[in-house]
Amino acid sequence: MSMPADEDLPKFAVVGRVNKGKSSVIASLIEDDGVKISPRPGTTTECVRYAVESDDRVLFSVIDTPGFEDAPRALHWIKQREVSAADRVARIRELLDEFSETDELVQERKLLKPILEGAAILYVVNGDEPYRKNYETEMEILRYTGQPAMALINRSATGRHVDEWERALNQYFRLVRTFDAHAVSWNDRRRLLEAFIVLEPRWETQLSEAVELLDAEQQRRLHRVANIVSRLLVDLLSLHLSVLIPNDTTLELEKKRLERRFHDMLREREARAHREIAEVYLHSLGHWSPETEVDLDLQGDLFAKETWDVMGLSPRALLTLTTVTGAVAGGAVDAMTGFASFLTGTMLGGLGGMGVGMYELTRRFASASNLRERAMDAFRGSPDGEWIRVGPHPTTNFPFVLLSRAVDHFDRVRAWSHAKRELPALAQSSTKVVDALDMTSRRRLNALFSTIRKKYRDVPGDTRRALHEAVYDVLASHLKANSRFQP
Ligand SMILES: Nc1nc2c(ncn2[C@@H]2O[C@H](COP(=O)(O)OP(=O)(O)OP(=O)(O)O)[C@@H](O)[C@H]2O)c(=O)[nH]1
Ligand SMILES: [Mg+2]
Repeated sequence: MSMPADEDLPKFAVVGRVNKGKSSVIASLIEDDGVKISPRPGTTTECVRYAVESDDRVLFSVIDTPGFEDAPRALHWIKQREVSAADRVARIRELLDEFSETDELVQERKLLKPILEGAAILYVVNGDEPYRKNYETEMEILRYTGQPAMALINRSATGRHVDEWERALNQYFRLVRTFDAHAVSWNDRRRLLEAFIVLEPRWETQLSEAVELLDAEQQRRLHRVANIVSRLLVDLLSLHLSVLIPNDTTLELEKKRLERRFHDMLREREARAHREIAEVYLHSLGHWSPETEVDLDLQGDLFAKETWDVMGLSPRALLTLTTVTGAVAGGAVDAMTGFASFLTGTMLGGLGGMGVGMYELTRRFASASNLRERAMDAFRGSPDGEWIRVGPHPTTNFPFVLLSRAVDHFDRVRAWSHAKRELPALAQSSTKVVDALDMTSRRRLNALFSTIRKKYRDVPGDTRRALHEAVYDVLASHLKANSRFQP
């Protein structure tokens, strides 16, 4: 493939007054949380070029620039010397030369340079602040460059002044668009790329390719997340621990200790998977400084009652699920086969048939028990102690809670702008994903979860693959149902 010469590559200089969100627009557009952003004006002091690549080929680049500081003075200088509109670009070049050895108009010279070298203009304003006439000097200078120019009204969702900005900007720019660097969906980014094509049709080939790439990347990410989530489910549904307790140790204490370790391991593994999901969306969590550690733990503890109330299947859904696959109690027993019985006789006696079923379907914690019978055979020859064991986690709701939390996290990560430090709170509408599943999907998942529990020592490849597909379907239909996240 022939490489276009560098000057033919699409490039966009993101310009505007200091502290209006130029760097934030770039970070959110190209998904780079390494871009320097701060509430302090004058954060960006040099031009920084960010290349968007595919297979080591640059498709386009965006250039972060220092903000306008003294546009009136620059405009005055140009106007004093201009002869006609045709001379304006020449005058700007002269301005760059004239002050090159000085410390005057430093920012203006830096930001104008890439534009004179052929970059299209992306002018960023803050729609949260009123329009002022004094912006006209900088817009005038940008117009003098004769380069294709588009204005972006940032913070448009909360911006109270978007309308007046639009009225003013429409007079200076070929295109005016609204944007929100803090709440950018994939669709917003796609729309902006498409606007770039309108702005400079000469760059259509590379920019269309960038749009296609973005689409393909979305699909790839969905598969990767499905992979992470299905591996998490297999991992957490098959986890089990056993230890040999010396005869002189208090058994009950050791059981409690083992249970604690078991549940902590489940928590840690879930957190790790959630970090991996963030990484799929290019949130490299190490970027942020340690004192502002990103809080991924917005969901509360995995085993908290509130978590299960919100995230799990409702008791009703659980009952129908198990009634369809067998008797209520049968479903619970089915879930228990393959590992040590965790129900003591007293517990069974204390609860009636239906009660036992419900109890087992919704129980949040797994209990440690003595290893007996078949399993015990394997450990014969250790007469000085007793083997205890915990796991796999027995209850029907557990994997549904995990799945629900994973999808909730997935939603947050996708809505998480790279210009922002904090993971956003979840929009109400996308909770309760497992309750939105139809009966067939729930049964399909539940059957796979049961198989994993039964074959926890060596979960078959076809079960893993089937679960990957089932999880992919859950994610895909969830995306479809929440179409505001979609194109
Ligand atoms: N709420 C909100 N804040 C934003 C948004 N975009 C930028 N900001 C904030 O505005 C401040 C300035 O953002 P920057 O991206 O550093 O602005 P800049 O124009 O690059 O600033 P300089 O490099 O100093 O010229 C930061 O505190 C950002 O977090 C947005 O869409 N919403
Ligand atoms: Mg900046």
